[in-house]
Order: sequence, then C-alpha cells, then structure tokens
Amino acid sequence: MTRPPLLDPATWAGPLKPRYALLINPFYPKDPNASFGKHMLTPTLALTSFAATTPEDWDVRYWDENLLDGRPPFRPMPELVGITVHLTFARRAFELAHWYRSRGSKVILGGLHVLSCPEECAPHADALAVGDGVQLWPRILADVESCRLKSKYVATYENNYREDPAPRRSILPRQSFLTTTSLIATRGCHNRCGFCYLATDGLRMPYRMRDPSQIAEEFEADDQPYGVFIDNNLGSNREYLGKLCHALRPLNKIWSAAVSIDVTDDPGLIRTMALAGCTGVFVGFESLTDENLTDARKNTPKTADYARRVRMLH
Ligand code: B12
Ligand code: SF4
Repeated sequence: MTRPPLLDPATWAGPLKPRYALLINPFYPKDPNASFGKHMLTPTLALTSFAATTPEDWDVRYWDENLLDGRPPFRPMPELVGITVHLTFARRAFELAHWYRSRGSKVILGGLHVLSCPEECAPHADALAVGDGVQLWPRILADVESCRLKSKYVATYENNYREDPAPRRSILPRQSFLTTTSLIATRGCHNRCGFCYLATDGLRMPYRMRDPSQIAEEFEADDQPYGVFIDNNLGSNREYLGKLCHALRPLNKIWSAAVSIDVTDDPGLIRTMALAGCTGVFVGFESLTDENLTDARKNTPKTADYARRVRMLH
C-alpha cells in the first residue's frame, strides 16, 4: 500500500492500437487505516467527467492504480494515455508517462497540478490539458487523429456548466467502490478561505451550478442507493441547495456532501436536506480558535457556537 506497482523497463509492449485511450489515476501511498478506505468509498470524477466527451469510434478504458489491482494495462498498447496529476502523486504520474511515451503512446497530462505548475509537468507530456478537460478532450482526440497534437491546450471554467454531459460512470469497475455515484452539482465556492486551493493566485473558478434535475437524473441512472457529492461546498448557495433537495427527495436515496457549518444558519434547510436523504455532512472546522480562523481568512460562525450547530445537524 505504500509502494507503487513496478513498471518494468524490460517489458515488451506490442504495437499501438489506434483510437484507444487509456485513462489513469496514479498511485499514491496509503495509510491502511485512513486513505485506502476513503479511496474506495467513491471514485474521483477527474477522468469520468471528460471521458463522457469521447467520440464513439474511440475505445476508452479506465485504470485506477489505487484500487491495488496492479499496474495499468499495456496489451494492447494505447495510442493515447490520459493521466490526472495532483501534487501528491505527480512523481508517479511522470513515471507512468515516461513508460508509455518510450513505447510510442502519446501522453496527455491534466488535473490540478498541471493547472498550478504547468512548467513542471510539460517535459513529461506530449501535451498538457490546462483547465477543464470536458472542453479539451474532444479537441485533443481530433488533433491526435489528424496528427496535429499541440503541446498545450487551455480551457477556463467560465462556460455554462449545465451543458456538460453526465460523467461516463460506465467505465468504472463497479465492484471496487462502495458507490460509483460520485456527484458534482456546483463548481467553486463563495468563500475564499486562505488555505483553500480556490484561493490560489491566478485561479479563476466562477461559481457555477448544474440544474437540480440533471443531478437527480444522474443519481437515478447510476442505480446505486447511496451517492456522494464531491462539491467543494454544496451549501455555498443555500437557495440552490434547497432546490436540489426538492429534486432529490422523490428518489428515495441517501447521500452525503461537504458543506460549511454556516448552513446551520437556516434550520429549515437542514430539515429539507434530511428529508431529501442527506445522512451525513463533511465539515472542515479547521480550528477551534476564532483568532486562527480569522487569520486563515475563514468566513465562519464563532467557534463557541459550533457544538450547538453540530447538535442541529445530528
Ligand atoms: C474525491 C476527492 C478525494 C478522494 C479521492 C477518491 C478517489 N477514489 O480518487 C479522497 C478522499 C481519497 C481524497 C483524498 C485527498 N484529497 Co481530495 N478531493 C476530492 C474532491 C472532493 C473531488 C475530486 C474530483 O472528482 N473533482 C472533480 C473533477 C471533475 O475535477 P478535477 O479533478 O479538477 O478534473 C477536471 C480538470 O482538472 C481536468 N482534468 C483532470 N485530470 C485530467 C486528465 C486529463 C488527461 C485531462 C485531459 C483533463 C484532466 O478535467 C476535469 C474536468 O474539468 C476534490 C475537491 C473537488 N471538488 O475537486 C478534493 C481535493 C482534490 N483533495 C484535496 C486534498 C488536499 C486531498 C488530501 C491531500 C487530503 C488529506 N490531507 O489527506 C488527500 C490526498 C489524496 C492524494 N494523495 O491525492 C484538495 C487538493 C488541493 C490541491 N491544491 O491539490 C481538493 C481540491 C479539496 C480542496 N478543496 O482543497 N480526495
Ligand atoms: S468554504 Fe471550503 S470550499 Fe469554500 S473556500 Fe473555504 S475551504 Fe474552500
């Protein structure tokens, strides 16, 4: 759990299979009592979100090294490899990129670390996807097909989020996760806490919402009893959260989400959430000292009121 699977430099790889894209979530070291369990709770949407834009004449396969089923596949060899990169697993992402590139695949790197440190990632990729993969992936595939791949593709997050297709969850290994229904309804957050990646200099992440009916349809379609919202803060716009709850309630499913503790300003909303199937919230208190919170630019109620607010959630 602490070492990635071996990428044997001597391994022979066959010819490339055209129009076959392999998407990889690279390995990061696990604490058996913490991150391994969390990883298998629910899949990231980093790869499935843009996989949904893959044209029909391309094969797409998903490989998450953190499910501990070994190294990513290479027979047949993919024409294209897409790897998501976070700081915590950047080194592994670069090793994978090197292994596939030296055997002829084109490698595209994308994700948060590519967005924040493109210069560091560039030498390891044939092309960088900086920003929203949903807009970039079809352009990249079209350029690969016409042998005109550029070294860098850039997309902002200023588009209409309602027009994104639903993530392609069918490529996930369904038995490997507690639930495959990771959901995302909103982008961004109205706060800008000093420690949050949303406060990174130069990052523009406008607050965007999908239609509550789109989320309810996705939840229903994935046919799982439990869903996990991976929004940064599902409570950022309370009016929207109320509307979302109304759309979710008829599904008779349960779900959990990250919210900031100020959602408890509105006890009626907490009741609406519970009636819509919310069984758990994930709240970052960060500190029990008001001074520290002010210092971290966290917009939050006073800590002396935390216990009352948590009781309300219970
Ligand atoms: C789910 C999740 C987890 C899960 C992962 C589960 C799993 N099975 O993978 C668990 C619980 C394990 C986890 C753990 C941690 N996480 Co986490 N996690 C998330 C969360 C909530 C969702 C990720 C996601 O699906 N995002 C939605 C997708 C669509 O967005 P995206 O990844 O940016 O992808 C888009 C683009 O970047 C691009 N793209 C991405 N990859 C690629 C690749 C290619 C080829 C292309 C073309 C495009 C592309 O296209 C996508 C669509 O636009 C995010 C918060 C968030 N809402 O993003 C935090 C987040 C990523 N985690 C964070 C952190 C800090 C951690 C931990 C370090 C926490 C800790 N202290 O232990 C650990 C570290 C794990 C690790 N080693 O990486 C931070 C990262 C901050 C940063 N600057 O890097 C985030 C942003 C939360 C936050 N608000 O601070 N996490
Ligand atoms: S409330 Fe959460 S998501 Fe919003 S800026 Fe603060 S830490 Fe980031």
